[in-house]
Amino acid sequence: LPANQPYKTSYHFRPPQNWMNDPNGPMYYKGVYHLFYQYNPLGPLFGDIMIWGHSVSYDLINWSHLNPALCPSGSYDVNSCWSGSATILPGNKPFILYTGIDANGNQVQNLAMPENLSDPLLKEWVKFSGNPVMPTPNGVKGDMFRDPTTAWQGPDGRWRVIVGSQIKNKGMAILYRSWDFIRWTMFEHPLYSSEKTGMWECPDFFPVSINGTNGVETSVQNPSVKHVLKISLFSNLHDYYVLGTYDPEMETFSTDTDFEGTSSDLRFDYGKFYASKTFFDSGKNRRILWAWVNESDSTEDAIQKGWSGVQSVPRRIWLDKSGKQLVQWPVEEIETLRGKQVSIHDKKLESGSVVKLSGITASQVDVEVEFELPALEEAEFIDPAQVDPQQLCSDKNASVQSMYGPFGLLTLATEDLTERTAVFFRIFKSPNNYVVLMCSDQSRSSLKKDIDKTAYGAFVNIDPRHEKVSLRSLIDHSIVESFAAGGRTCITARVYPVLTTENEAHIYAFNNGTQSIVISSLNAWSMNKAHLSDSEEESFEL
Ligand code: DQQ
Repeated sequence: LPANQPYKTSYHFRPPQNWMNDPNGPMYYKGVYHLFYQYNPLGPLFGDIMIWGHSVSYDLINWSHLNPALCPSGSYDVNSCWSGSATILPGNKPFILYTGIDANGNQVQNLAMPENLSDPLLKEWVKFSGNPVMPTPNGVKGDMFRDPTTAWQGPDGRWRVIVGSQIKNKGMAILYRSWDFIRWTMFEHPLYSSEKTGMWECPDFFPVSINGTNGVETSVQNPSVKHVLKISLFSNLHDYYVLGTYDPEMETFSTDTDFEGTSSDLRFDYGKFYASKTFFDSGKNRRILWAWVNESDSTEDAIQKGWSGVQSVPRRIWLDKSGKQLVQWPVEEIETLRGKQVSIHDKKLESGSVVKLSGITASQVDVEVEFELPALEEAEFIDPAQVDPQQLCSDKNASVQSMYGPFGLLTLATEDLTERTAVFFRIFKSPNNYVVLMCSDQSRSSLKKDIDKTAYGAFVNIDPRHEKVSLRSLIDHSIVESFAAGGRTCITARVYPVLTTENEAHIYAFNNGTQSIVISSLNAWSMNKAHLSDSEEESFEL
C-alpha cells in the first residue's frame, strides 16, 4: 500500500487493504461481536472470486482481523461465496446461510457451521456436506437468487428465511421453510414482492418493539412488535424499507405503505449506505445495523489507494414513537473514542456567520449541535409531496441563501472554505406546516475531478416550531456520517479533500440564512483511533 493514505478511516471499520463490500452474518456470540464481509483478497476492486472476511471485537470499535471464514471449496460455491447471514439456533449454535456461485455460475444457498463451538472466536467454519440446501428454483434465473437473511422461527417451531430475487419484472423475497435447518422447502408465495423495484439484494426482515427502543430477537412475533422489511435495490444502490404486520400462519406481511419507486420511499440513509444487515445483540438488548459505504472516487483512485469500501459505524435501530419510521443512532461504544472536547452554548449566529471549532482534530471528530430557530414567519413555500428533497439540495447548495438556512456544519474544510462538505438544514413553509430539509452538499468537498459529488437530501420529520433542529456528524477522513433529529434522518457521504490534510482540516458551524439562529449547544470531540490494523501482519491481542 502507498504510505500516504489520507482517506483511510480511523474508526470506521475496514480491512487493512483490498476491496470490501457487504457486511455479512453479523452476530454476538459468547461475548464476542463477529463481522464477516464480502472481501476480495487479491486487490482493491470487486473480484471474480469473492470470499468472507472475518473480524472480531469485544466492543464493536476495536477489531481483530482473522483468517477468512468462507472461501470457495465445492461445486456449490467454487465461483464465489457471496452474501448471507448468521442465525443462532437453540443451544447457542450459530449457523451461516450464504449464497454460493456454483460451477455453472448459478446462485444457490449453502449452509456452514463452526468447526469448534468452544472456540469463542469461531475461527474455523465447515460447510455442510449436503450443500446446496436451496438450489436455484425452477423459473428463477441463475443470477437472481441470493442473500439469505437471518432465519426466524414461527410459533409452530419451523424455521423461515427469505432470499432476494426477481421473477419476470417483480422484485421479491422468496420464502423458504425448514423443520431442521437443513431441508428447506420453497413456500407457495413470496413473503412480499413489488413491480416497482427490480431485483432485491440483501433483504432483511426483523421485528421492532412498538413501545420502546430496545431490540427484539429475530423470532419474536407478538402484538407488541411491528416487522421491518428492508431491501437493497441493485438498480440504484439504495436500501429501502417498509413497516408492517407479519402473520406467521398465513405467511403474509401486510405493510403500512408500499415501495413506490419514488423519492418518498423510506430509506435507512439518504446518502451512501448499501446492502445493510441487522442483528440482535443479546448482550445489550439492542438491534444493530451495519452497512457498506462504498467509494465515490474512481477505479483508478481505488487502484492507487490499494483499498475500497468501509462500513458505517454500527447503529442502534428502533421504531420511532410515531410508529411510521425507524430511528438510528451510533452505538454508545463510539463515545469511548472521544478525546479533547470543545463546547459552545447559547451563541447567536447572525446571517452570514461562520464559527470555527478550534482545538480539535477536524479530520477525525464527533460533533453534536442543536439549533434554536426564531419564531417562524412566512418562509419560502414548498409542497413536500411534490418535490424530491435530493434535487432540492442540489438546486440550492450551501451557497444559496434563503430565510431560514442554510445553517449547519462545514466539515473537512480548508481555512478559506475552498474545500468543504456542508451538512445543513433549510426550513420551508408547506401547505399546512413547516418542513425541515437536511442536505449533505459534496459539490465543493474536493478540488479533485472524476469523483461523484452528488448532493444528498431528505426531509426531517419534526415540527420546527416546537422542536430544536439537531445534528450529529461523525467525520473520519473520507466519510461524513450525519444524523438529524436524534437519528430520524441519516445521510452518509464519502469525500476526498486534497487541500485538507491531517493538520489543515477545519470544522465550522455556519448560518447563511437571512434570519439569525442560535446554537443552543454544541459539543465536538477529537476522536481517537480505533484498533483496526493497518497491515495484515499486525494482529490484535485477544
Ligand atoms: N453483493 C454480494 C451479493 C449481493 C451484493 C456480492 C450486494 O451477494 O447481492 O458481493 O451488494
